[in-house]
Amino acid sequence: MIETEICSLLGIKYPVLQGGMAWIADGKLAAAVSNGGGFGIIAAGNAEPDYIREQIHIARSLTDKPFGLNIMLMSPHADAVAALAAEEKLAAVTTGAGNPSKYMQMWKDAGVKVIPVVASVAMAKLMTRLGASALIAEGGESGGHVGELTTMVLVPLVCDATELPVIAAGGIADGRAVAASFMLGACGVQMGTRFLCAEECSVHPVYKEKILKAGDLCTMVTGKRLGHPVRSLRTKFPRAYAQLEYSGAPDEELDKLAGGALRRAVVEGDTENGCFLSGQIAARVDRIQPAAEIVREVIEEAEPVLKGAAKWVK
Ligand code: TUI
Repeated sequence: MIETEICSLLGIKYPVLQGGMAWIADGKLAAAVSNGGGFGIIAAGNAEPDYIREQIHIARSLTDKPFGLNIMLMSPHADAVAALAAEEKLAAVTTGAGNPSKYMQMWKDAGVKVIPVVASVAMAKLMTRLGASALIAEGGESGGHVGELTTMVLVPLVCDATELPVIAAGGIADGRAVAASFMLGACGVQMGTRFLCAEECSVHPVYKEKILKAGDLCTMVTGKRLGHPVRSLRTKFPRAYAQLEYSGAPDEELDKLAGGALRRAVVEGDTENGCFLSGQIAARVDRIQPAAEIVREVIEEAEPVLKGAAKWVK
């Protein structure tokens, strides 16, 4: 049994959060994770508020356990989705890809716990000062929009910069990585890539197949030149994008190429023009299984690893 501050903070059995994967993490997946004792999260991505509201209601119809909403701060709908989270009085919001300062008071007034993803010590300190309930320290091993630092470096730095509970993310898909996260000072984990292969995850079967087959060098980062680096599987699309990026193509051409690429991967399984966001840890994801089993398995695996760590101390 592993029980931490994150369990009492969020009212969950296991300190495992499901990452807010744009286009992927819907009400059905979030409810399955929450029903399994973890913390399910609906991803707002770039979606319209009406779609998000619908997903919140779907999740509520499937679980009576708490779940959250991830707000992607670069979305053109971020303001409206932020207001929706307060209106719906969600248990918690997580934020990504930016600075959520301007929404924090509104969420706190509505009783919504705020758990921002931070990719730097400065952001960790700012979010602590503004009243976040916990922080997610996400290393650049993760899929999607990535920061500069690795999980191994970022998590201890963030833990030392805050009194808040810290959740580790990026490169975590099994019990060993959960145990390692605790060793780094975290008291919870967030996983995205592993939940892509949950039975209840509705991505196209081709997407799941690609994650299952991925090896150690199967991801790459594109988009650094435009200032939003993104990690995805090394398929035709990101390779072509990288070539254009380094050959000096205009920003507008790159933006045009990227538009819709994630949707093409998630909805159509389009291996030619889709962008399959994935963390490096896809190399260790090799089974499709129920979300609840994933949550329980990683914690059950972590227990003997943590207990066994004492063997090194003489
Ligand atoms: O947000 C993510 N991952 C994402 S967002 C996303 S949406 C998308 N992206 C590309 C194509 C299609 C859809 C996909 N993946 N992770 C959380 C995260 N946040 N990682 C890094 C950060 C971050 C970076 C800078 C957080 C704060 C920050 O602050 C900058 C500032 O404003 O000072």
